[in-house]
Amino acid sequence: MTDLSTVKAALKAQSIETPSWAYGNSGTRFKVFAQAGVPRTPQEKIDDAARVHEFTAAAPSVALHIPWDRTDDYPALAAHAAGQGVRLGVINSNVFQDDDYKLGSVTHPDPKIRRKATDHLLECVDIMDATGSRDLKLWFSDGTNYPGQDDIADRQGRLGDALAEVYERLGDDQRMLLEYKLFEPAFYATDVPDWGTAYAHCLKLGPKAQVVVDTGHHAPGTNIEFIVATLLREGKLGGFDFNSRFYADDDLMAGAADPFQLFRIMYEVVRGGGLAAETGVAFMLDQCHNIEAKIPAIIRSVMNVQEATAKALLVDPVALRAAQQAGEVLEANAVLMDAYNTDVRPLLREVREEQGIDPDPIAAYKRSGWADHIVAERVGGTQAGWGA
Ligand code: PSV
Ligand code: MN
Ligand code: MN
Repeated sequence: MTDLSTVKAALKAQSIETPSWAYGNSGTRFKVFAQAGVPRTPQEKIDDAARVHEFTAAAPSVALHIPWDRTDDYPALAAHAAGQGVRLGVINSNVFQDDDYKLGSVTHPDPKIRRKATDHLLECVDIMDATGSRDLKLWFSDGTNYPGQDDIADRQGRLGDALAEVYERLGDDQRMLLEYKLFEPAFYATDVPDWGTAYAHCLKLGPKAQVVVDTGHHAPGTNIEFIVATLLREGKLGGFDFNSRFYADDDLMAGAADPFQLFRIMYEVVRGGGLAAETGVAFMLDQCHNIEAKIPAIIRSVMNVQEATAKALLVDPVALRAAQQAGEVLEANAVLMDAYNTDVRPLLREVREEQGIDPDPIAAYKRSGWADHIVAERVGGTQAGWGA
């Protein structure tokens, strides 16, 4: 039997970081549907992130994206966040939006372009020093569209050189999280397409380099929880970018498309001890909201991650191990399914009451009047950065 007080304690300790870019307008390749009241500045994105934390008590940090959140005073931005009851989290670099990066950034055949890209990554570490952020998240759009376009192996070498230079610049308590993605915008050979490539680079770099698993970045049918279990065993799971996908990198709300997959992932996290702060596994959201209201959608994602975590914590490890050892295939599967099929919403309501917040975060947000406030106050919201 699982001890409910331990489950509750683990749920109260879990933090889910929200991304600044999820609060701004974003769209598809075809259209951005602008919403009234979206943030115009990094400060306003932080204010919205603070509302998510206020109503969930589970989202105490917000990830920044440079240059979308560039400012000339990062300590002031950190102070603004603290004033709102949140802190600045991971710094996301951006070496994919300049014309210079048409053929790649750190893997570009031209050393001048590689220098520019690496300098941006180094600047992001300077920003981490100023914000007090622990992690630098690296996602590279680098790749090629056609066989023969560039030398695949040489590009790996260029990538390795840039990563090594940035790794050397990291402080003792700082980390780099290398994110992989199967395809898009490169359609033939992406330079960091999978966890194996990311893992190989991180292993070579050292303990401060870790792999980040974005749940939308795999081929359909990939067993993501297997990747999670493996990285965790190897001490190389830096964290997650949670989102849902039906087809490719859809960036929908976490837990919306396949809550069972999210549960299976969280089960491997729990099983591998990844909820413990010492492991450094960062739980982040990476999503874009094109048609739905942003703040309640982000609250929903936080709640979905919490529900998957609660179910994972309810798996009875003793019963599971006994069934596995006895070769009881159906029993073992039933132990997992019993936990998955448990309605954990009452438990999470209790957890929230014990934390002194409303048991229904979305209803509390709606009652708060924040949505009307931002529509009245903020005129001329900006795009998140995608397509900007
Ligand atoms: C692009 O696919 C992406 O969604 C990556 O997942 C990054 O984490 C995110 O953008 C922010 O750069
Ligand atoms: Mn991501
Ligand atoms: Mn993505």
